[in-house]
Amino acid sequence: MLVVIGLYAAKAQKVLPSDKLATKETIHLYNNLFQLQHKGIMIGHQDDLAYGVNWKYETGRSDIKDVAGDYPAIYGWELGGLENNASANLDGVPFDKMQQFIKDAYGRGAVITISWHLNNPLTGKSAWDPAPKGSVAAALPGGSKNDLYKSWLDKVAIFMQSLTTAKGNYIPVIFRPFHELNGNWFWWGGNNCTPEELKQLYQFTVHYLRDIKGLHHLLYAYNTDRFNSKAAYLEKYPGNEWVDIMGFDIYQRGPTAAFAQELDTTLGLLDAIAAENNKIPALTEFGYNQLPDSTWWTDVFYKAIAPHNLVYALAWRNAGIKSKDDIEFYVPYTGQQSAADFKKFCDTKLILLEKEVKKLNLYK
Ligand code: BMA
Repeated sequence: MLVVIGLYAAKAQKVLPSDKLATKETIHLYNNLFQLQHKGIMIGHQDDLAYGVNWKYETGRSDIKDVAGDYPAIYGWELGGLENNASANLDGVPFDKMQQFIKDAYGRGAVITISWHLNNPLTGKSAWDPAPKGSVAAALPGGSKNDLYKSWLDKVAIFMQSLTTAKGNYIPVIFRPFHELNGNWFWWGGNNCTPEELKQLYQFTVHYLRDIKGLHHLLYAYNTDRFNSKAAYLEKYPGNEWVDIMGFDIYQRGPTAAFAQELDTTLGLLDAIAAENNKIPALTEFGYNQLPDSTWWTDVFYKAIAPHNLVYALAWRNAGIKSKDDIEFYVPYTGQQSAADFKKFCDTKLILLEKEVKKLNLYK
């Protein structure tokens, strides 16, 4: 009996986000996501409401809904381009449409996460411009581009503040800046800066948005690419007072057996790291481009994720045909060979789509 009470008490215990002034809705979301561990995994999708394979901006449409009968439980959106006052992001999604999609999804009880492929502040080129080293140092206080970087954060703050509920409260957002930070492809990643520089950039960014701009509806996701040890994962970790969610991104690009094994092993490492730091584990991006395996969802993906603690898995965008030789999609569309299996995957008790999370009342 005592044990039962003890377990119940442990589960009901409130966990708090890193922001001591987080809004009520943000605290509820954080706590509810924390408690979701072992009970459900929310399936998400980048740009889900904006376009899919062979369609763009059709009101109410979603490739996930077309195939599985319901919207994703978590929506990914992307701010790249906002820093340059563009009206649409780097993938062509207009920011005003994005704001409305976010409000609509919140209204239906779903969760929002936002990434930012921001340009290299030193060279003015894209996020994928790692040269020259020193870009991170330039963005830091005392660096030649700190004022520029702060002006970009001001624009991010304005966007985040535009996300309000019908009652005028802010919509909580899981912000995941500097994603895939252990890879060499982004200017903030891998060898392009020292671990100390990245930690400082992360801390400065949170400090500026939270303490200077006064945003208290953000949860911060620390986000590497694939990794193979706790030490590697934590090499650039800015510290528990700056982070709420711990995640990584992974894509299948080779043989299935090796991928399944790697996903399972890496999620196991993440379980342990997140538990030790009292953070929420998540698969912040995943995908198998073009889904050439008709039973991938139940045979491979479900089996790999089901034993773990992650609370959400975000599939990357269904860009569709980008050029003659470049097609990109990570969830099936009607008629795609893995569509029936995806529905079967979504119908399991563990996997959650939007209607199921609405019942969980994540913001209350
Ligand atoms: C990449 C691809 C690109 C896209 C970028 C930022 O993985 O999907 O087409 O521009 O993400 O969203």
